[in-house]
Amino acid sequence: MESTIGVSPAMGAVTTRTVVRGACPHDCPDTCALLTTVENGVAVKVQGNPEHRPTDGVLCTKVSRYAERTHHAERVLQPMRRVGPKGAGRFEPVSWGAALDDIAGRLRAIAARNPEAILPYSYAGTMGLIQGDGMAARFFHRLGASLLDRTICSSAGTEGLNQTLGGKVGMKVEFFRESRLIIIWGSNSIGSNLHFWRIAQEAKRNGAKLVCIDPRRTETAEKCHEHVQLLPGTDAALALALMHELVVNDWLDHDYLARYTLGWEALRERALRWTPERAAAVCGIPAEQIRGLARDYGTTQPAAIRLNYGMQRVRGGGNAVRAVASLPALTGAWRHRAGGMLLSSSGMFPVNSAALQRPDLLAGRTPRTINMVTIGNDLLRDASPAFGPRVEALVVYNSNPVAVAPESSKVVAGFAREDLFTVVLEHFKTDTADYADYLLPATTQLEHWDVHLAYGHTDVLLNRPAIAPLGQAKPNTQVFRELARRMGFDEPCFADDDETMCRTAYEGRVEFGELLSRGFASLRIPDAPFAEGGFPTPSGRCEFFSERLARQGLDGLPDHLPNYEVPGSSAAYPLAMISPPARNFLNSTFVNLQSLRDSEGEPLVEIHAADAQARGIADGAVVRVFNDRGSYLCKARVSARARPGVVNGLGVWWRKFGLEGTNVNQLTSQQLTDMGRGPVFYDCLVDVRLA
Ligand SMILES: Nc1nc2c(c(=O)[nH]1)N[C@H]1C(S)=C(S)[C@@H](COP(=O)(O)OP(=O)(O)OC[C@H]3O[C@@H](n4cnc5c(=O)[nH]c(N)nc54)[C@H](O)[C@@H]3O)O[C@H]1N2
Ligand SMILES: Nc1nc2c(c(=O)[nH]1)N[C@H]1C(S)=C(S)[C@@H](COP(=O)(O)OP(=O)(O)OC[C@H]3O[C@@H](n4cnc5c(=O)[nH]c(N)nc54)[C@H](O)[C@@H]3O)O[C@H]1N2
Ligand code: SF4
Ligand SMILES: [Mo]
Repeated sequence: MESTIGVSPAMGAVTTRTVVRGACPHDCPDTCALLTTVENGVAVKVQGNPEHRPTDGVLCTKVSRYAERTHHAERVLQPMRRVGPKGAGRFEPVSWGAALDDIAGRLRAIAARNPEAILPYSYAGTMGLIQGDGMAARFFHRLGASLLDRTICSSAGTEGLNQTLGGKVGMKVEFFRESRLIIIWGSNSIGSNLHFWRIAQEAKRNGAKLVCIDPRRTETAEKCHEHVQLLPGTDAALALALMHELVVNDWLDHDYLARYTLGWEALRERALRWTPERAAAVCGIPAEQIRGLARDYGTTQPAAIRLNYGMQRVRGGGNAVRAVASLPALTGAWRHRAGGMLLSSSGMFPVNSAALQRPDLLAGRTPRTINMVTIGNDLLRDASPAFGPRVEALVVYNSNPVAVAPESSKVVAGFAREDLFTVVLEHFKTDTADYADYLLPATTQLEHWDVHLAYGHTDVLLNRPAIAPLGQAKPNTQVFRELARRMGFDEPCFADDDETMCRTAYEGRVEFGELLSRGFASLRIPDAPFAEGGFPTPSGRCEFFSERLARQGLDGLPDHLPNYEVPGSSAAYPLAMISPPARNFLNSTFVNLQSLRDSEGEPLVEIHAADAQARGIADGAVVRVFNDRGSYLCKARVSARARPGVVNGLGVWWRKFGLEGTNVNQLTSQQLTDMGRGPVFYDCLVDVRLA
């Protein structure tokens, strides 16, 4: 807390007003610095910190409502025990003591047979390093529970970057303002990376050209100079054809290629097989557009690519990221601080993960790993030598799997198992909370300590609690501390308080005093980190060819891998469906805020006029979207945002707000990406008919 202003009683009921520095907890590249105004213990306003350059005093609409979310009438504020059938969301209040005693007892009994029958399930409901997987990781490591492969968002792209650049590294976001050409690739920046968009706008005003590569005509695509509206899952083909053109026109930086890359000859040969005509047929766009884009990219310096995860949620997602991440090395774009590419900057943060998460508490045990993407299948699996024990207990925090995981019918069937013991730590009665045996009230970002990294800039942020926990809510850390004590885990690390853990996160690497006083601290990173190579790969070069992949028996070079469900390949399901995030929600968070729900409207599928007409579908009609995995009833929006052959099922709505109690994940599949074992949400064929 910093400024406490005594306000005279004459002015009204406000007697104290404080402004507290914090950090936005959400899974968003921007990681904004927050200023929360608190009056008499109530958070009344959350604003962007003007001193923090990336935030620049501006928040997105969603998080401007964070005080409303925190003080929401439907917050879960006391521990609850299920009384109705699973999924009904009927609970009775119970004391913390009774809830934690019973949970610890149940977990102890299961662990006595086999701790791997217990599974944590969490993702980035908060990106905080402490309330995320700090104390929770210590707890589950000490317990010897199954490990969770946290793949649901970015792991294909992560692996693609690892193989090519050596990690989640890239341009410093602030230098995009000096770029002459910006390619926004697989990203709806206005909706999901607002602060980058503001920088791109500055570049545009300075004369830069903006190009957007996206199957959907998003708000962002509309405002760029050019929109390349390719079919989903065809980005690698496009990138290879761009390379083709760079080669045949000799728009190459031969010196950069010779000094700082690996495998150029082999990549060159592969690229020469990808004529613009061949790629155009795969991508569903004109060959001339590919030639034009290649000319722009090959002849403009500095040129920058802002890639986002939207393009890697398909079978070939890892390869596609490898192909795109190779491009800047062909033209030597990395030589300029305003050139190169950025998908994620999170690999540049020197987090003391081992000290926070304490994998040493496994003490030599190597529990099995369960992929969060296939939770639907895995909850339904019996014990077997290959799989291990049946999952008997699930502890969910920072995630809403019933809404966000693919192939919901399986996920729901798994959560509905009578013999599954489910504990959910939450702010609200989400779709997942409805299946809990115990629903435990968690604090929000305004009520707890945390420390953050970012994936869209390079500042560390500290979050101080602005208000006391509401009702009986407890930070995730505190719940795991108290469970640890009941389980008899007496290692000193289970007594660390949250502030101590915040110090541990960057101990010896980032000045904690600076975090305490300013709320943020910038990492010291060179302006053009790869101007002279120095990539964090084994060779130190940009690895077009990856020995590591080749050794695994995989293709050492990036290639186009067609989708599992190739658009146009199925007579039964002629439409490809993507389901990108909604602007007014953050994945499935904020769906229960009336004001944001009103802005978003209702669950809908965008369909092109030609596809709608062929099916007799008028704008606003109720339609059934379906495939072999399931069906989803929603409204149709006949819209130029959809290209022919592709429908857009927006947002991750809570199932309970759907016309039939389902959402778009009723249709998505549990297949995995080529690398990183990630989900393929946007690799999905469907048909649509009038309901
Ligand atoms: N408002 C808002 N902001 C968010 C989120 C949110 O839900 N709402 N989600 C957050 C999360 S979890 C993440 S991971 C980040 C990043 O989130 P992303 O999922 O990358 O989100 P978007 O920036 O919307 O980018 C997705 C874009 O990719 C497009 N797309 C789909 N398939 C393809 C394809 O095959 N190729 C190409 N080129 N494009 C494709 C979609 O149409 C969409 O416009 O954003 C975060 N920010
Ligand atoms: N069809 C389709 N499905 C998708 C996507 C898509 O584009 N299309 N996007 C995917 C992506 S990129 C992602 S990242 C995943 C995201 O999936 P999730 O990580 O599950 O994200 P959310 O839906 O935001 O749910 C997070 C939950 O955590 C809770 N929470 C927040 N802070 C705290 C806290 O401090 N303590 C506790 N206990 N709880 C907290 C919130 O209330 C919220 O209910 O969804 C994926 N699912
Ligand atoms: S969701 Fe993103 S843009 Fe919105 S406040 Fe948080 S970090 Fe900033
Ligand atoms: Mo994500």
